Amino acid sequence: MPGSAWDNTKTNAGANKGNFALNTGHDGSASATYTPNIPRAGMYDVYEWHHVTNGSTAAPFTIRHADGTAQTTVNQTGTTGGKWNLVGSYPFEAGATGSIVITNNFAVSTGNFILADGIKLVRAGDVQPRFANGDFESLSGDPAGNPAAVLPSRWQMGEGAYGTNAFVNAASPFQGAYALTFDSAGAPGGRADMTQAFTVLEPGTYALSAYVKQLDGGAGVRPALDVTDGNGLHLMPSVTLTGQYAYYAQTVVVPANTDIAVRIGIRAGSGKVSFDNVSFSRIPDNLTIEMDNNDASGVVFSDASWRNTGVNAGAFKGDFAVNTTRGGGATVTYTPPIPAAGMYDVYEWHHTTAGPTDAPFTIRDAEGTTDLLVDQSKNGAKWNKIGNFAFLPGAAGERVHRERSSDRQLRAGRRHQVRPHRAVYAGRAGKREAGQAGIVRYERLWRIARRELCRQHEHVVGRQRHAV
Ligand SMILES: [Ca+2]
Ligand SMILES: [Ca+2]
Ligand SMILES: [Ca+2]
Repeated sequence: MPGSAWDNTKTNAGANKGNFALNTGHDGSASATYTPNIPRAGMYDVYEWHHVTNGSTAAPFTIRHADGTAQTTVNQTGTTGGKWNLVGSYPFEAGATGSIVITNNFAVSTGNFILADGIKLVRAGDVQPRFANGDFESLSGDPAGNPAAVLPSRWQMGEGAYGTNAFVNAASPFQGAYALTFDSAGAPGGRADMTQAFTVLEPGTYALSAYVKQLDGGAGVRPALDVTDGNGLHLMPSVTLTGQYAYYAQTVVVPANTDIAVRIGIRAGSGKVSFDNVSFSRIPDNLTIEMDNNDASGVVFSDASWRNTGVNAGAFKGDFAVNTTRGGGATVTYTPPIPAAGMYDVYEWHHTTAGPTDAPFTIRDAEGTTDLLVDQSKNGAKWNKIGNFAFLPGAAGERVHRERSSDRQLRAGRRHQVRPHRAVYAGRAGKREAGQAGIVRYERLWRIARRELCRQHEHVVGRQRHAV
């Protein structure tokens, strides 16, 4: 609290903790600095408290935060006295690197004094990385003119001459007015790319994603959707693009306070590739989605042969659906609302009962369709993990509970259910016992943190995989 003008001996019953400091100068010579020790990086709401009084209507506040410095003013009169007043929301790094400063350079016309009393910070959420303009709607130059004159803001040119390698494309955006199209034909090294560098303040798992399509060139054209961090360069595994926009993503574990660069473009091959809706965002922790047979949405029974009236203390939420027909035509489908791309553990729940030993489930995820059997005659009244699958954002999962009279009939039924980017969880009535439509829980698995989600062909033992 430098300067001589502060009087920090004042008291008032309405002040925070009964006391406050007052400054009547207008010369900017004195300031009060609050340096919070931030326990965890994040977005913080900053609040100010003063008692009911007639202070300046525009007390100058300076907030030094993770992104820079913000100047604002606070009305320190009676109308805002005796309560916490939101000054603003700012990103803060962990530790004592940020501050809130009240300075006595307030205008005479705004009042005779300013107050330094209570300051409160409340964590409001995660800090999103300062990645910008992934939709390419923010431009300098005239996109209708010479493409070489147009720069998407925040992006840095990669190898080769800009204008021949990348141009703003107003003809075929995925969303908005523009996409960014790379042309690797004749480019130095056959590559065309752009990068964006920024700082990630908060540790966690992040997804770099984009909608990408190929406009020209053969099957050998390979897109780049890569991340460089403190651990090196993480290339997206090779994918084969199509002429339609499709979602691609890779996840990266980021330690705190790390400089990141993302790269998009063409890594190999001669052709044209368009990118839009590029995003780099944090995937929330501890993500669990639970779905139940009696949910109002996301659960669909194929027909009336399901009796969704079962009650049992060991059933999830006390109720369950059962099917005793075996023709293979009855299904129940769970479609989970996936908030972020990633690998998810999938669990099912049934109560303790003499259920079928071979209730068939089908998981339809970003990579295709997996069939497996669940023994519903044991492991009752608890979550049973049935696999780990890649899901994309949105309503990306389905479960179908299918009855059948033969294996052949079941397989025929599966083929008709394959849809890209969907997850199917299928069961059927068992040979001896009725199958249960219990519930499915989807839970993120963080150990598998870095992988490209649209193609992976590892595993599966004892399961059938079908390509999308
Ligand atoms: Ca106080
Ligand atoms: Ca766009
Ligand atoms: Ca239930």
